[in-house]
Amino acid sequence: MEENLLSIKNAALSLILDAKDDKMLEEIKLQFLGRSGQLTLAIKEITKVPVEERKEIGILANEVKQTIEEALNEQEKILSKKRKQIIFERIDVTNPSVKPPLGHLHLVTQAIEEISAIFSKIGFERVRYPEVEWDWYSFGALNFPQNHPARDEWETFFIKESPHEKYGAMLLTPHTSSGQIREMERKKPPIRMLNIAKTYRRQSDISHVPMFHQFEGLVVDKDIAITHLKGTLDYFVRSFFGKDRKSRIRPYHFQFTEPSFEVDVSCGVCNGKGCKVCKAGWLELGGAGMVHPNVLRAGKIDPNEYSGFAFGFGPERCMMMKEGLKIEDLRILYSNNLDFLEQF
Ligand code: FA5
Repeated sequence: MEENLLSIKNAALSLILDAKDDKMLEEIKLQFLGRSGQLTLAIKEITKVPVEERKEIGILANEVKQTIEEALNEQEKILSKKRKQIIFERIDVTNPSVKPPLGHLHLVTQAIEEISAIFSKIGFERVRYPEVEWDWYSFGALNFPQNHPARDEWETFFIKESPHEKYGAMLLTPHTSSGQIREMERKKPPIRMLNIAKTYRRQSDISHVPMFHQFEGLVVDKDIAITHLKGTLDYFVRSFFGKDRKSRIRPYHFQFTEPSFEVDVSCGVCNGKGCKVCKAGWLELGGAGMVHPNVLRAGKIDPNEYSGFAFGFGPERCMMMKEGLKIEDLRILYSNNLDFLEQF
């Protein structure tokens, strides 16, 4: 009897381990534990065992039944886990695919691309001149006197390098106007340059960042006049900000242009009437002017034969003005804050 019970247990366990699905498990259950299952019948036989052995055989029979039931439960769990994995791993080719997260260009880069496209339509050639520059290109050739405050360490980042014997100190260019002389050295007029580059100043507050961008336009040719400058500014303002926007020039002072102007764009919020965003109907874009004769001379161009105009604006500011964004702190543009950047 004991042997019979043990062989029933072994047979049941080996079948259970080989079972591939719930149906097979159900059949095994019936085969051993069903009404006329092998174990059920064997248990019925216990009454025939001599009384003194009956208790022990009864305990063994219970153990065998319990072992078989536990093995059935365990195998059921294993099969159900496998089933879930298969469902999970199955690829349904008819399902719409999961799109991988896509990034996009930084909003300043977007503005730069748009500005380049606008100027290329009227023949401006995009260039990019060094960010690490000599004093000569950033200041000297641009008519800055030796004691001009822009040359002060509090304004400009200087690089710890021995000065160039001809070009002076090495620095991070504080404006893209340094590209004017480099362009005049590269080619003779007619010149239509758009220099877009990074620029650096020792400034950091809510409306200034130490690293920002500028785009510099330079046109040098025969008989270039202020009207050409004004026409170009109007064209840019209409193309970038919208067809109803206007530009305005106001007298100002730069070392490298004469006359010099500050350029404003009419406010898109109030249409030039005056509001909280703009104060008097205008927003400031940047600087411009007619190229100073000394600058043309420094670029080896005869000011009696040629004249030119130049302008320099910040794409960061243009982009903010275009979107009507009231960014409370300009530094957020460069803080890699995805919550902010993903909105654009
Ligand atoms: C200039 O830098 C002149 N080189 C522009 C120029 C070019 C005048 C050609 C005449 C002819 P300004 O310092 O005003 O000018 O700077 C121009 C623009 O750069 C500003 O209007 C502003 O948009 C941007 N800018 C200047 N400093 C910062 C800064 N720290 N952070 C962000 N943007 C700045």
